[in-house]
Amino acid sequence: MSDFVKYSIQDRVAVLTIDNPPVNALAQGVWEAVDQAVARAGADPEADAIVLIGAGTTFVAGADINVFKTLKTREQSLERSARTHALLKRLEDVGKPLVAAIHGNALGGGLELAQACHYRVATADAKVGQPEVLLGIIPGAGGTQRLPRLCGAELALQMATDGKPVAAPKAKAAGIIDEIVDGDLLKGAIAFARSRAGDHGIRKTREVALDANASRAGVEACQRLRSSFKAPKGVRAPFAVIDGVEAAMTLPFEQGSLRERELFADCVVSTESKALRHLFFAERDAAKVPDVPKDTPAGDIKCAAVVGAGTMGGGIAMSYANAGIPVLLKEVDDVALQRGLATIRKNYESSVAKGRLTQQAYERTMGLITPTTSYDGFAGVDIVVEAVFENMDLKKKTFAELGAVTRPDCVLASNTSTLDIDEFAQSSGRPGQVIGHHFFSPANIMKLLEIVRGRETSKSVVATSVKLGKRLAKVPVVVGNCFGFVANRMLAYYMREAYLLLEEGATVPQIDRVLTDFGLPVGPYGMQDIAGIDVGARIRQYLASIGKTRAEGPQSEVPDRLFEMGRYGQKTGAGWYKYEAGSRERIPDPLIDQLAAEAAAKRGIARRRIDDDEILARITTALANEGARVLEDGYASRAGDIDVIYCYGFGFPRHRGGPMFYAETVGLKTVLSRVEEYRARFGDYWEPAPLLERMVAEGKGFYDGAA
Ligand code: T1G
Repeated sequence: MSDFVKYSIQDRVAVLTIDNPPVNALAQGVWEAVDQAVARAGADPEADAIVLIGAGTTFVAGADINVFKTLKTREQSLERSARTHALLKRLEDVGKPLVAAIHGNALGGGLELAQACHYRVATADAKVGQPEVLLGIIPGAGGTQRLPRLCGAELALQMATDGKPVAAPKAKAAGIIDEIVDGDLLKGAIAFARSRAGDHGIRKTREVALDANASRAGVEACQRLRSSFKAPKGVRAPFAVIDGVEAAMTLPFEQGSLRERELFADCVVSTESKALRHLFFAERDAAKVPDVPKDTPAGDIKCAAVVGAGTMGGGIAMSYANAGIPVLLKEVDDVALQRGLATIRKNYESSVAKGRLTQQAYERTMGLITPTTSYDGFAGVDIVVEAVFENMDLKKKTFAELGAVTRPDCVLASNTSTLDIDEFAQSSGRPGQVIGHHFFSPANIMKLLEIVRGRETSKSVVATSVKLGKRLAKVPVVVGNCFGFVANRMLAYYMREAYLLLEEGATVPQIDRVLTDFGLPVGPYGMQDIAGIDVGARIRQYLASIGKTRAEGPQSEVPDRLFEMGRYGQKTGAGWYKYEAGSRERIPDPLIDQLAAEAAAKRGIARRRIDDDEILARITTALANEGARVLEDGYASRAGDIDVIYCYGFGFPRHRGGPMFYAETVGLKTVLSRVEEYRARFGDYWEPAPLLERMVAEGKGFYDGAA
């Protein structure tokens, strides 16, 4: 008997415990071990019934995602799924009641395994789900056929197209779970299994017949969802789910299962799935900092303080309060403080109004935010996040004050998005405690936390920050301290190309459409109108004052002309687009084309018609080339970190895997030849990153451990 499944007999019930830490993933050998154990129990005269349970904190979190890398062709996938389907039928055909006992998570193949059992019992806090679509695949172990037979097409469609887990009580109400067990799960499951022992205890999900009304309603639900489901261009998996469930409504189980296998095979070899699986692991790897060992002491943050109650400071304070951490919110005076508090209240009240937050929860969370205009109480906090105006002198003054009013072991974090951490860290008198915590706007919503490590930041402060990032429900990524860190450093090249393409003849709506068609939620110009054209202009002014620019190459004058005109974007009713009062609808403005033509004339540029492909190629190539430079300079540990930053920070389409992964799908050879082509056409500022040249020369990629 394999170690993956422990076998015991308790009260004439065979207890099969799946044990593959940390999440009992159905890796190679685990499926087979379950198969053998169930067969053994079926033949065991000592057992009248069988319970399948997970060791540790969870039932089964699905198939082992690593396995899919081995499926290079549809045929390989079809062969593998056929084996899994046959295995699940064998489980279903064991001649004794088979009960799945669920705690923690039953996700993907884990829930499908449970669906092939005759009964499912669970603890009240357990969760069940079909998250495969988040990996660009579909339930491939019978879930599109068995789940609708248990809970109907509507819920099955919802679960398998949004990928969100469902709590056990709701799953019970829907017919997925048969009983909620209070107290000891195993004891309850054994009692349940014994109560089903005997002839009439077997209930095969695949034999649940759907009556004509249910099938018709199911087909209509599929058609409705197919026509209404919103997904970025190039995303296929949710629609494959709908096709699979529709097959369950219209075909006998065997044919429906074959249809599922075919749909799964199409998905698993797709770039969409490879990209999403890459991000699954990249997100988890991003929290592992190469030179900060797992056992590095990480402080526990019990209370915090935020300095500055502006848009970012207010959102950061909300993130702490939402995580249940009491937070002081300091402003220079009461007027500014009340303004900040009013914005926070407005945000919470809109969540209450949308039913996303109860009034009680709002009051409780708001109660965790203590407004102040002094440093009283700062001596007792574990971390301070500074979110004052982006000005070096002000940062230095603030960190000097913080160094004086906080405990020596207090973490001193800055939300700066561009300024040199090392420069103002000195002012605190303890640069080892200083670190960048770069939140993205709106800070209470955006999941990315760019953690910027200074020259003297201690490993323990890095470890504390990563742990805290997860606690704030953020995706923490640790980067080095260069100008713009990773996110904004690369963004400068993205924007440079957007500006130059405009001067050369493309239009603002065209450029934005190309990027939104590619899958971004908003294009570069729409994004700037949200973030504020003034923010970028002030950074350019600061850089000019220290003799720097954000990106090599020609600097377009158009954004600065808009700034001089007071056109900051949505907040001033006009920016790259015009906006009607109270509306966020983007209205193209011919003035922009006029400004672009004037700028082009000044630079002696002959304007031309630019096609969509060139726009996408230049912008994504600029990102990848600068990303390669960031890796080479050591400001990011892995290409995957950059992908996570762009997907969570700027909404880079996840089904493209991030800018570095996308470059790999385009082909690094093609990316390099594009850089060289642009260099010849536009100038030496298009210099290929040495790492990119080396990768191409050596036939390597960003992910094979080379970078
Ligand atoms: N396969 C391989 N490794 C997995 C895994 C999986 N399914 N799930 C988790 N891990 C690893 C993860 O990489 C990390 O490793 C460690 O476990 C802890 O995870 C046939 C085709 C269960 C909610 O999509 O959502 O079934 O970084 O850090 O925050 O139809 O893990 O420590 O080395 O995320 O407590 C469907 C994926 C698969 C669920 C726990 N299942 N997992 O979250 O821990 S496809 C999923 C999760 C499938 C069938 C199809 C979460 C979790 P390391 P963690 P966590």
